[in-house]
Amino acid sequence: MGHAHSSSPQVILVGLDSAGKSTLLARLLTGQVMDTSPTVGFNVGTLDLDKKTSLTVWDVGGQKSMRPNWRYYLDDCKALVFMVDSSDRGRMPEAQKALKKVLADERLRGIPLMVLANKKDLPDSMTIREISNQLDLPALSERLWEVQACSALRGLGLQQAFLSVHKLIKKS
Ligand code: G3D
Repeated sequence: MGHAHSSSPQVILVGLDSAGKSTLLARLLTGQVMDTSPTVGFNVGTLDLDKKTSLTVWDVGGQKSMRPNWRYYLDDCKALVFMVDSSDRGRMPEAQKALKKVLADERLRGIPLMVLANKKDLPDSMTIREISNQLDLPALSERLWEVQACSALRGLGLQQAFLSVHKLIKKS
């Protein structure tokens, strides 16, 4: 895996471990869900979302939040997708901190944010409003943002989410 080709607009997908990023990537790659595990999963990966857009993925939070190769991707980043496990209330403060840290990067100034509220298929998952508040999204200024519920496992809400990402890119 090399770094991003400079002419392709980047969509960057980040989130805490176990948010569901590998599951999403596997679904995008094959149209169906494959088994994922932390070791064989796509800890970092890049794929072409369509002819014009590529998607780069990595874990944030904990020790992994300062990967030296980030800068290659951040330079061309047109939208940030942040994935959360909407059934895991306990890790929302950690997710909020990780998101804040990513958004603090100068190179991401003003770029739109799509929050994927994943695992909506699970009972008692958080509402979009709850997730917005937990992530402190209403406090964001000078940045378009949106929250989309989805299930990477079941393939629900994903098409809508990436359509919205394209719209946000156009608007910004
Ligand atoms: P990560 O790549 O962000 O670390 P993974 O996360 O894709 O490895 O997913 C972590 C776990 O959450 C996996 O379960 C995966 O199957 C599950 N998961 C991902 N998306 C969904 C979803 O939409 N709904 C539900 N119910 N589960 C999901 P395991 O058991 O393999 O750890």
